[in-house]
Amino acid sequence: MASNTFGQLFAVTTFGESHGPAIGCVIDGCPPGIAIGPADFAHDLARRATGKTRFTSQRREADEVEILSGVHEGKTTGTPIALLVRNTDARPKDYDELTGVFRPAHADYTYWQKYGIRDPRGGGRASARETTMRVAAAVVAKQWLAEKHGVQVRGWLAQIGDVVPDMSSETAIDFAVVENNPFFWPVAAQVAQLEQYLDGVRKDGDSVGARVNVIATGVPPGWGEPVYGKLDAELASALMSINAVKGVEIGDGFASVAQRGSGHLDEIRLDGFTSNHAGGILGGISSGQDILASIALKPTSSILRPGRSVNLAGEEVEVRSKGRHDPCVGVRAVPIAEAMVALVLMDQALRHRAQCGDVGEVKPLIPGSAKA
Ligand code: EPS
Repeated sequence: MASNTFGQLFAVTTFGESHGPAIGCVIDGCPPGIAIGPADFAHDLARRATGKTRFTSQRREADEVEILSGVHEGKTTGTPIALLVRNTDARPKDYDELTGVFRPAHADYTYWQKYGIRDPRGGGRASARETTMRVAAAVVAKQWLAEKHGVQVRGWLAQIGDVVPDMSSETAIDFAVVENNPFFWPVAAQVAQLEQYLDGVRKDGDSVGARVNVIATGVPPGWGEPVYGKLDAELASALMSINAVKGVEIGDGFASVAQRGSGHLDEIRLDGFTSNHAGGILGGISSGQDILASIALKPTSSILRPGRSVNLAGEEVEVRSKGRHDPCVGVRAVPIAEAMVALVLMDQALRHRAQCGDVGEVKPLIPGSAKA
């Protein structure tokens, strides 16, 4: 299968299926000298994992990262980094009855049409299980971005169904709150309401969509390659490659449609930009402002309610999902979206350094913009 590699200079190839023996990735092009060990993966992998609360799939994977190559005495060596995560709680039998049918709203039908063969166990390669390795690879990227440039990439849930964060008494996103509830939700006072809401969705045998926002702070001006490697274009592509993502916005995104130029103008003053409608990217290149991205995730396609479809014999059938599924895939997408943003930024940073490393600091440098 082609297109399993992502990035040019920090190139990540993932492999594996949801109910196969293992999933993994190879990172090629990683700079040497980054301090990394198996324990460094635990935090972000746990944030993404299933089975941690009743609001996610109840599959309980160990999600332990084995470093097979590319790291010696706790430091990256510049050679390919191979990471492996064994599937410890696969239950392919759940899918025996579904082998000959195309689950509606899944990749079953399209994989079948494309390849004429498919792994029916869970989503196979199309399963969100694969995103484990994106998050693992991004742990290395996040580490380098933070160390070399002070870049932080963080996400939060910005909507579940029709519930939005009530920011009326907040001035900014408080990441201590985001990290302290099962929904990555920025308003602690609404968590009980969300629990009730998602319990209701689950009891209905249904699922619900979500919006995830990501902010990257500390990105210096200059990252992004016009015209076909624009930073926003690569972010959109990377974020859209996450399972269930149906929309991507950068900055004001689709709200820009209803704006006037005068309202969207991010004016430049010597002491900073006056606003950030652009989401930190101008002409496909980072401006030094915060990078703002937002994604829309469809409701989980595997629901307990029956859905109509067809089978391999060409008959119309009713399909009922078994397996262990998330009432809202958007919740676990927060660390995945952060990961894709970090991977794009790492790759673009290395590409910027390769071509423009000799340019040095260019004046005027607007405050808030770290030196590239
Ligand atoms: C997924 C379906 C479920 C989830 C899985 C993603 O798996 P299963 O087919 O085993 O019931 O549990 O998520 C993970 C295992 C994971 O690690 O993210 C899907 O169809 O995308």
